[in-house]
Amino acid sequence: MALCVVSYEDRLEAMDSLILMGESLCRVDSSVLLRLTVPDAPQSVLSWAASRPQQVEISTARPEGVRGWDVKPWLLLQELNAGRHEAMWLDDDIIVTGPISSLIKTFPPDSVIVAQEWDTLFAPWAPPMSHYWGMRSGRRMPTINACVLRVCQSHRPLLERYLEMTKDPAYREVQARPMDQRPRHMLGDTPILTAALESEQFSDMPFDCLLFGKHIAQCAGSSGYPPAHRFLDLFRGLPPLIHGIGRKPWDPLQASRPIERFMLDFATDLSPYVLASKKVAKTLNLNAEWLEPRTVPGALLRGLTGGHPALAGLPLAILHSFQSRGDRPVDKVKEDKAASA
Ligand SMILES: [Mn+2]
Repeated sequence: MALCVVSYEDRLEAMDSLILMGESLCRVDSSVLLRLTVPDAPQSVLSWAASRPQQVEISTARPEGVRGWDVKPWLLLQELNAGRHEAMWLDDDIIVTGPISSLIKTFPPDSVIVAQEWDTLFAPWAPPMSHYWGMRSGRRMPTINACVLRVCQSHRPLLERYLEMTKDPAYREVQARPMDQRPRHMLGDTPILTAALESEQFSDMPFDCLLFGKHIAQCAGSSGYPPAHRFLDLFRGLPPLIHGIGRKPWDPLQASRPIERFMLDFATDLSPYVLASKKVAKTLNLNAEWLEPRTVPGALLRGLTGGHPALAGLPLAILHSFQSRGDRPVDKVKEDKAASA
């Protein structure tokens, strides 16, 4: 049976990324059914979905009582309520380069599957979070990223609790604030899921992580896809999932100093997520400004490497790894984490 993958988008500026995720997924994995919920779907999204009638279903219905990323447990419950054995959420700022249905089959069938977070090498364990929600802690959780979330029928109580937490008035109030003003346990929906899985109630529920590096490149600026992984991937191929976390390449830059602006533009030019997106876009004749180089050195490195998602940014990743070695200010980690979604 096809693996049902769900995703959602309600930001007009992110519609190209939704198309690119869907196209990349369908192209490498014929064993998935992609069910998209896009309340304000523009014609471009509707036309693309219509071009993949065997694999893509699109709904423009607006989910009731949930917004933004909080739609995740709601959509997954819908699929389980409809009788599906399993369902999987996928963020739409991801490019898929390998069949994920077969990758998922390598994990135990009754495990919740999420992804390791980009800073898992520096901070393998998440701070305790369940007590913030009045729940007793039952186990220690690693740092995870809920950009991928595979669940099955036995996980319904977890999803119901997760959904209930997204409706908590205090959480909703915090979500209206800018990222840098949110407490860590309420940065977004990943800490909620972490708190629920950590709690005594769900501490027996098995979970597994897609591995940082082997299964997923977590592209947070120049970190999140370290030089060693990039080298290895030249031989073993790109990881099946390339996730563009942090600042989105289609969002306007906030930097005020010219050098800061240049460095951010340069890093964006070489972002594995942007480069992988560009390759998919080319086959669709999809033109978007955010895929184009913004700096001369960025354009040069793209040209020299054929725009290879791992290789083009390798020099910058090496520089970054030396620069950040042994010097990771807590605030920076918090700030980068805040930008992850
Ligand atoms: Mn994401």
